Amino acid sequence: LLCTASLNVNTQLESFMKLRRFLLHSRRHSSNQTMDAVTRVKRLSVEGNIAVGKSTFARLLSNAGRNWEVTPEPVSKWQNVEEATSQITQPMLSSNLLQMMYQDPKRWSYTFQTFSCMSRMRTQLQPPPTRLLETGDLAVQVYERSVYSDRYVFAQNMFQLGCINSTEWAVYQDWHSFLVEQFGPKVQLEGIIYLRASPQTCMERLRRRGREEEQGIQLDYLETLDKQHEHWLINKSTKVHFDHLKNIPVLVLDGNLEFESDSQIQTKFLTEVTNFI
Ligand code: UDP
Ligand code: D5M
Ligand code: MG
Repeated sequence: LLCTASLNVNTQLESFMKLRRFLLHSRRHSSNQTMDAVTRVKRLSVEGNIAVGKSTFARLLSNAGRNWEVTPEPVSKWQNVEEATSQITQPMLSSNLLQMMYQDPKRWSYTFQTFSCMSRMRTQLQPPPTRLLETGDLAVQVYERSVYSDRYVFAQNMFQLGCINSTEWAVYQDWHSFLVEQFGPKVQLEGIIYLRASPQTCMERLRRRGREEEQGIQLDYLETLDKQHEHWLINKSTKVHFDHLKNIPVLVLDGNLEFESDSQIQTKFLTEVTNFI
C-alpha cells in the first residue's frame, strides 16, 4: 500500500482490492486448513481415577513409535497460578490452586473447576501439530482427561459432596454447555480410553507417587470418583448434554494390572488401543 502512494487513485484502489481479496482468501484458506486438520486426526482421551496410571500410560503411548501425540494434564499450571497484582513494582507471586482446593474444598472447588476446565479447553482447541499430518499413518491425538471428565466426574462429584453449591453448579453447567457447543467439532472426541482400577489400587499408587497436595486424600474420596467414572463410562447412567458423547466408543483397560513394569501387559494394552483406533 505504501508503494502505491504515488500512483493514481484508480491504481491505488485496484491494489487495495487485491490486498483485501488476498487477506480474505488466506483467512478462509487457513481456517479450512485448521478444520481439515481437526477432522483428519482422531482425538481420544484417557480417563480414570486419581493416580490410576494415566500419565504412565500416556508415556507408553508416546513412546510406542506410532503417529500418536499425547497431551498430559496441565497439573503444574494448577500448582502455579500467577497472582494478579495491583502494583507493577510488586514481585510476581503464585498460588497453588490444587493445594488450596484440597485444603478448603468449599471455598476453592468452584474456582478450581473454572481454571481446570479453561486449561483443558485451551488444550483441546490447539490445532494438531503438523508433524502428525506429515506421514500417511493414521494420526491420533490423545489427551490426559478432557473437558467432559471435568464436568461429569469432578465438578458433578464436588456438587454432590456439597463443595460446590447449587448456584455455582448452575453457573458452571451454563458456561460449560455454552463453550462446548460454541467450539463444536474442535473439542469433540472420537473415543475414550478408560483406565479402570479399584480405588484401593489407586490409593496405593497415590501414596507411592507422593504428590504433596494429595496427602490428605482418603479412600472414600477415590470411591466417589470411581462411582462417577462408572456411572459415566460403564453404566451410562450419567446424563450427558452433548449428542456426540452419548454413544462414544469406550475402551476399558484393566488398570489393576501392574503395567508400568511389565512389557507383556504393555504390548497387550498397545494392541488393544491399536484395534480400538
Ligand atoms: N504406577 C504403578 N504401576 C502401574 C502404573 C503406575 O506403580 O502399573 C505408579 C506410577 O509410577 C506413579 C503412580 O502409580 O507413581 C501414579 O501414576 P500416574 O502419575 O501415571 O497416575 P495418574 O494420576 O496420571 O493417573
Ligand atoms: O490428576 C491430577 C490432580 O488434579 C489430582 O489430584 C486430581 C486433580 N484434578 C484433576 N482435574 C480435576 C477437577 N476437574 N476437579 C478436581 N480435581 C481435579 P491425576 O489423576 O493425578 O492426573
Ligand atoms: Mg497424571
